[in-house]
Amino acid sequence: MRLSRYFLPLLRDDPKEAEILSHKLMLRAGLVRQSSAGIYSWLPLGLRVLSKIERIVREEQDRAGALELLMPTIQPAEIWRESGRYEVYGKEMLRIKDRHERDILYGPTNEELITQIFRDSVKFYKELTRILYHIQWKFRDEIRPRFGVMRGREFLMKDSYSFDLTVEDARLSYNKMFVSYLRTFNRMGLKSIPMAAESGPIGGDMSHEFIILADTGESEVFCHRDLVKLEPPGADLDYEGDLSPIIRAWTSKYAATSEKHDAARFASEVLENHRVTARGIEVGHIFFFGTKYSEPMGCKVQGPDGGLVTVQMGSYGIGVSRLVGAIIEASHDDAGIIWPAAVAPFDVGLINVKSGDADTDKVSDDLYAKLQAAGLSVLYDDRDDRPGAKFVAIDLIGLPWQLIVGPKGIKAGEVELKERATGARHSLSFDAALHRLAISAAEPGREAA
Ligand code: 5CA
Repeated sequence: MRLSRYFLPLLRDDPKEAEILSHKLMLRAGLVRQSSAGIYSWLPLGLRVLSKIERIVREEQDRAGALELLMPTIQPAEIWRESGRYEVYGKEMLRIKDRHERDILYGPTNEELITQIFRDSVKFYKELTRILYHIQWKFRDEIRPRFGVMRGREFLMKDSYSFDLTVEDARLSYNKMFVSYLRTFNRMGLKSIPMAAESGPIGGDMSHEFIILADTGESEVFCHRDLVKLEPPGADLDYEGDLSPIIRAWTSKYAATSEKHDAARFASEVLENHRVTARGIEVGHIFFFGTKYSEPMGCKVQGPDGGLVTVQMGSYGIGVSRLVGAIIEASHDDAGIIWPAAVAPFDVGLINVKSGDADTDKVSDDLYAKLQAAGLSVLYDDRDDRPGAKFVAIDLIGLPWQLIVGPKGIKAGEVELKERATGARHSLSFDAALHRLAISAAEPGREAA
């Protein structure tokens, strides 16, 4: 993409409405614009990141055996009356009347709708287990939307729902999602820690939040230091195999959010120098709630002995749009964002230091074509601007690699390759630079791991 033809409105100064770094950087780097409180438009660069995150989430859900569908954002009030949640959900739910005075709502979550779909479609126990998911916008009229996309009113969520015949089977579904979340966040360059959590308005008695440690996180969390170092499962994971050793490794040591925290237990179970008390960002939340929705909504299947059995359910959320902010909180420096390669909006920023100069134009155009032919996505700064401004802009938007083409280098047959994360710079021949970047394109983690 040539920057001269792109839409990348950068801001030089920190916008005053932004409190935390990720929000400031998302506005400054032209990723989003606020439309009204807690509601954002995604500009082209931000949308590329959001799509990459979605893709990783989708790949890991599919790998775990979940099936994608798409439910609408607008739901009828009746199904929420059936579950008993219409009244209790409170002011966070955006309630609307259509032209026929019927009560509809903008979905804050989808337990009711998916239960209705499943109830009306599945009649026999042999059609279980099923895990269904979608990636869809939600609306919650949060009392205090803040921190940009981290606590929005409209936000993108991946929500999965599991349907099982027995509690034991439902626990296996829960475990599959648990393990797939460890992999999902890891692929985005994030270290997530599952923590025992309250289930709130979703309900149920087993629940884990997946937390990214960050000073600006909204939750206070407590855990054993070993969990911070624990390695998530690799790509060879067999979801049909026994996942219990992985679950045990991640749940046998103390980890709790503030609502579930038990100070006496923390003190007795964890040695003082192993105690981590920190702030964190909740990027995922999983729930087992058994028959909380299937019972009142009559979601039953014929069991093996012919009798009707109420289905056991769980739900599993990931904050897809929140993740964009969380990744920036975890990966930035004074100059701007540092995207992990797997979610970077482009792989390479190509900088023509002297646009309009016949030699730098020729070499830059040529490298631009060759990089794309090698399968890399490139943002090519071909604008007529000061080199200093170009360097500031490319650092701010945080692409993993910068390839800098200047008149002096060209005379020596060289370009400069800069790695954004480390700041390391290397002068290389044109071919060597291309070769180095082509290797990075093939590195694991960039595509489906
Ligand atoms: N139905 C369940 C699971 S599918 C559910 O709604 N869970 S939740 O309420 O915990 O939300 C799932 C995830 O969405 C959270 O872990 C969080 O990452 C994200 N999320 C929740 N509220 C917001 C918000 N206001 N802004 C941005 N992301 C949010």
